[in-house]
Order: sequence, then structure tokens, then C-alpha cells
Amino acid sequence: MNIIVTGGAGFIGSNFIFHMLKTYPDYRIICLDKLTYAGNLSTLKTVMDNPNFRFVKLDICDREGVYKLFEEEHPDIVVNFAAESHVDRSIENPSVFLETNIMGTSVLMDACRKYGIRRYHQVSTDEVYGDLPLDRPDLFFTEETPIHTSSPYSSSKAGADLLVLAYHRTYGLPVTISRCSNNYGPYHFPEKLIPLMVINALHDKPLPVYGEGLNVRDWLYVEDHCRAIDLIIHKGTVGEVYNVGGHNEMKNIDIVKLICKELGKPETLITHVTDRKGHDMRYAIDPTKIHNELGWLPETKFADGIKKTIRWYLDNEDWWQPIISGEYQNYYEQMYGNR
Ligand code: NAD
Ligand code: TDX
Repeated sequence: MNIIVTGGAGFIGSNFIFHMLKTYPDYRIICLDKLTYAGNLSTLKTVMDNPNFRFVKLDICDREGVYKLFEEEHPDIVVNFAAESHVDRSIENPSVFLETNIMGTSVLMDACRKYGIRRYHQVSTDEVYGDLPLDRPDLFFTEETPIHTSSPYSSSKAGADLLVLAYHRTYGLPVTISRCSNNYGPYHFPEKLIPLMVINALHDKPLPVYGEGLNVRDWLYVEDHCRAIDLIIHKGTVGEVYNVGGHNEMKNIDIVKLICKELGKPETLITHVTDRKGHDMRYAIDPTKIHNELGWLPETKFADGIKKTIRWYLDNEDWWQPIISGEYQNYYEQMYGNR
């Protein structure tokens, strides 16, 4: 089995590559990644010498390059993680989100049509459903919840999802889509809530909580997401969407307090800053479909996963230190300098 994994030098894609190489020693994994600011080749260093692994630096929007790779590798399955993924950046500069997340997806699917494929899998997000009110804890996102986006990021992901379903209906492309809640775990880029707070706390820097910090996210350990995608590409029904989440809703402020506690840092580091524009209030996934149809259940409890994650950041400073001392510093100044 030849699998092209796009965006495999990023957070979830790299964890998926590790999972697949470990679980299926006879599969060949080809990682296609543009290596944007979020892609990090050092993340893949443990698999670079694996004979079943190949890394190709390529933009998913580069039609000629993508077609050439398909001619060389004849993939059976494509799993598309490649995306601009940070909501705050999408608010500053939407256009690259439209380019990569929508146009890039269409290039990949055109290649799948041209060369033939067993499965194209689109890694999407719960953010395509918009948000839920805090005073209705009985409501959850199901696969039937209408698409209703808030940010340029989520709109670009929703646009891609619609295109994927259109390629299925119009051209019969064998597609599946997964819509997962917030992931956490190793190799999470430090612009996102959990790694940003861990690294700031380690440096005794202010912990910038947007607004009151009452917004709720539904956290899932990254390995559980990878197992869900593995199940969907092998056993999922073509043309279907699967929600992925583990019923683990937490307020941002509680996550930040927990990080302070785990690291033995004072909560006085917490600083409330200007809220994100259009900030979604609550995400909450109903994972009944993937549980009933594919038997998926999350394995890592948040209490354990967050400890493991914090431990990973403590043990892997050589991974994040070069990131935060490079271009990231300009980003941090621009985003948080006057907030
Ligand atoms: P990430 O930002 O950590 O990684 C994205 C990767 O894609 C990087 O390696 C980057 O170099 C690569 N990339 C970006 N543009 C590219 C292009 N034009 N061509 C080729 N490669 C390109 O993102 P992540 O958090 O790992 O998310 C992966 C996917 O999962 C995204 O599609 C995202 O929308 C989705 N998702 C993420 C979460 C989450 O909590 N992080 C939750 C649900 C869904
Ligand atoms: O400094 C911060 N302070 C803060 O209060 C940051 C970076 C975030 N936040 C808040 C905003 C959100 O309510 O924390 C919450 C989580 O923020 P992010 O880590 O930016 O994630 P989110 O916006 O929820 O989106 C994530 O989950 C869905 C991923 O980045 C997306 O790619 C995925 O689709």
C-alpha cells in the first residue's frame, strides 16, 4: 500500500506518519510538505532513514509537481493534512488560507482523478460547524449540523469539504472526510494554546488568555485522532463524513490554570488580553457515528494526556527552542505586542 500524506511535517500529520509506520510495517508512506513556518523537518528525523518512508518538499498547489509525484509513486490512498491551520493568522491574512486549503485540495483531487485512487481522505475540523452557545450543554455537533463558519480559516476548510463532496458526487471520486475537535500532544506548534502556555510558563512570561477565557474547546489526544483516520481510510464508507471527538470539553482558563499547577507556576502569570475577533464560544463533538460504525473510542484520558504532553515539552526543548527563537519571535510581537 502506497500512501501519500500531505502536511506530514506538521503537528497531526507527523504523528499520523509515526502511527502508520509503526502499525503497518509493509506500507510505504510518502510525505509531501511545503515546509511552511509550521512544517519542521526535524520532527521527522526518526523516520527519515526508514526505507518505507520518503519525504518530498512540495506545495500542494503546484499542479505539475503533484502530478509528477503521482506518476512516480502511484498512491493507493491520499490523506490530506496540508493546510494553513491557525485561526489568528487567518484573521490577519486570509488569502493564503484560501490558496492552500481550497485550491490545494482541488489540485490533489484532480491528481487523484487523473491517475486513479482507492481513497482520498480530507482531514477537516469541527470548526466548519461554527460554535454552540455556552448555556446549551445539551447541544453537540453531529454530521448533520449545518456548515456555519466564523473565521477565514474555518470558511476555507468548509469550502474544501464542500469541494470534496462535490468531487464525489460529480466525478465519483472515492472520498471520506473526518471532522475532529482540538488536538493536543507532541510536536504541536507553539502558536497554539497549550504549547504556547506551557512554553511561556516555563519562561515565567505572561500567559495571554483571550477575553475572559470562558470559551470551551473539546480536546482530543493526537494519537486518538490518528487512530480514527486509520480506521476511516481502511473501513469507512466512501462519500461519508465522520466526526471525531472524545467528549472532553474544557474552558480555556481552566486549561491554563492546570498548566500552571502542573509546572508549579503562579496563576498571577495569567493575563487577560483583547479577545479574538469572531471568537467561537464552544465546540463539542458527538462521535456516535464513528463509534457505532467503526468501533472507534478515544484511549487517552485528558488528565493523562496533558501530563504526557507537558512532559514531552520539558524533555524536547531542542525541538521547540529553535522555533521560538526564529521567525516566531516576530509573529509573537505582532500578535501579542499591543494586545
Ligand atoms: P500544522 O499547521 O501543524 O501543519 C500543517 C502542515 O502543512 C505543515 O507541515 C505545513 O508545512 C504544511 N503545509 C501548509 N501549506 C502547505 C502547502 N501549500 N503544501 C504542502 N504543505 C503545506 O497543522 P495541524 O494542526 O497538524 O493540522 C493538520 C490538519 O488537521 C489541518 O488540515 C487542520 O485543518 C486539521 N485539524 C487540526 C486540528 C488541530 O487541533 N490542530 C483539529 C482538527 C483538524
Ligand atoms: O494565546 C492564546 N490565547 C487564547 O486564549 C491562544 C493562541 C489561544 N487562545 C484561545 C483561543 C481558543 O478559544 O484558546 C483556544 C484555542 O485556541 P487555538 O489553539 O488557536 O485553537 P482553535 O482556534 O480552537 O483551533 C484549533 O482547533 C481546531 C486548531 O488550531 C485548528 O487548526 C483546528 O481546526
